[in-house]
Amino acid sequence: MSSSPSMESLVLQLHEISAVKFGNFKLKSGISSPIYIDLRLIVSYPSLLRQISQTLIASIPSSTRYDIVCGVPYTALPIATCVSVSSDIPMVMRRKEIKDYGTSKAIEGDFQADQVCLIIEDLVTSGASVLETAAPLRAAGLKVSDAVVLIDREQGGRENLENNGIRLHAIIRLTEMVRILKEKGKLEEGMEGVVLRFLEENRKVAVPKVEKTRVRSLGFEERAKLSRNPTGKRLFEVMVEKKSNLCLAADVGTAAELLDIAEKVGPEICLLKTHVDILPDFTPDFGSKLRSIAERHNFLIFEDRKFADIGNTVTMQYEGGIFHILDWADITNAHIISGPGIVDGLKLKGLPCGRGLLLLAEMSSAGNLAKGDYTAAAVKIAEDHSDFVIGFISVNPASWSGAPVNPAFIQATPGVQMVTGGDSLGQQYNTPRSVIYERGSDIIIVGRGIIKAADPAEAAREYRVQGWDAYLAKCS
Ligand code: 5BU
Repeated sequence: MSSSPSMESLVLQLHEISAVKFGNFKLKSGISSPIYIDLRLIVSYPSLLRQISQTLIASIPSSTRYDIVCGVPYTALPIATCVSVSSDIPMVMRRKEIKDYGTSKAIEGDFQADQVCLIIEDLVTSGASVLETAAPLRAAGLKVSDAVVLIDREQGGRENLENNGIRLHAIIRLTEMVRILKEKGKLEEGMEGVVLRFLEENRKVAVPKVEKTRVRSLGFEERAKLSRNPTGKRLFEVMVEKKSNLCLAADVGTAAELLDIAEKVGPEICLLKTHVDILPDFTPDFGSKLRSIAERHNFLIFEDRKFADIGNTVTMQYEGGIFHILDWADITNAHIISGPGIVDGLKLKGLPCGRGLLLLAEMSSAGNLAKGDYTAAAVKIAEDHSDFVIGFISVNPASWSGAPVNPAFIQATPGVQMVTGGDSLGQQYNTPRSVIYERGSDIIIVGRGIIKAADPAEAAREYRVQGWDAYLAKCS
């Protein structure tokens, strides 16, 4: 296989400046390597730096879309800067010294959630450095799906990155580099064989495990700014204003009781969840009565309608019928069983009114089918409609595989009581701390734990304090 003249020239220049050396080197990992690559030197050679950045840009397939670039600190920072300047694409910088990314300052620069960021790297071995940079970018709401690298050491980086949703575009593979240097007479006799054998024996370098608990969560104030939906933004703001991530599931017997409990528990909650179709005394003025209580106590209203039909039908169910949900519920929710058309249908009516939608990504009841690929499909649909979808009904979002979920999305979890357990019909309960701190949710949805308590207002206060403390612990 022959290489292009520009690639050969690059390899020869890297060898010339001793950025690539052969011998016996002790690597950081402790193993001895016959090849050592140090690309920090390239900043001293402007024309080589220019050549590298231009080759990097040219190597990205035209089908790859990106809005901004980010270099992996530190060696790739000057390369990314050159790419940014010469192709007029904005850049962001990741702060290396911040170990956790609890503040927006982990990423410097102006950007918007949902923009696509291309990662630029000088050398990939296991892919760990690229992943360390991708994590805070994703936590800040950016999408990361591609990384471009000058040299791929072919030691498992490509596969490790692929497993984390990142495609690797490499300009030079190490074996190819060695072959070029051999052909050009730059290697001592036998060195090619030594290097190739070393690579063969060290094909798979594992990515060191990133400790999940060390990752500080972004605060609700920051996340409010990332939400693209006015109701999603408002919900985050109410949570901060009231120090409450408690949603009351107001499953009482009558509309009169519901309005009564809303009044009593109102000061403690950020959200009140209804099942309006269980109220025998529902009247058309129910919505306006509930809204006036919600305004007084500063909470939002969530009708847990669980729409599940085709797009055209749900538009009618949402605004029409007896309940006119669209008129009074800030938020409703939907199954994704019927496909993304259901979101298109609800959005058609809801978005012009500033409403928001939660998608059912998981359920709390035993034996339910919302898991794995189904949950992943809900996330994909949400991403495609992040102007209307504000988040998910979930049970254990911390366990979801794949890329971290955009922090603009709110996670709300039912099946919460002070002690774990369940009811006789399949409901399963986790504690507020477990739901928020361990399972990575944002809002606890509590029904019978409050409604059936001797003093619902007092019980709600207790749930609010526990839920909020768990949130604070997660952010600290
Ligand atoms: P509970 O009394 O705290 O068990 O009430 C839970 C509420 O959350 C109730 O209104 C359910 O309809 C709702 N819920 C749930 O329990 N599990 C789910 O997966 C979903 C909703 Br979605």
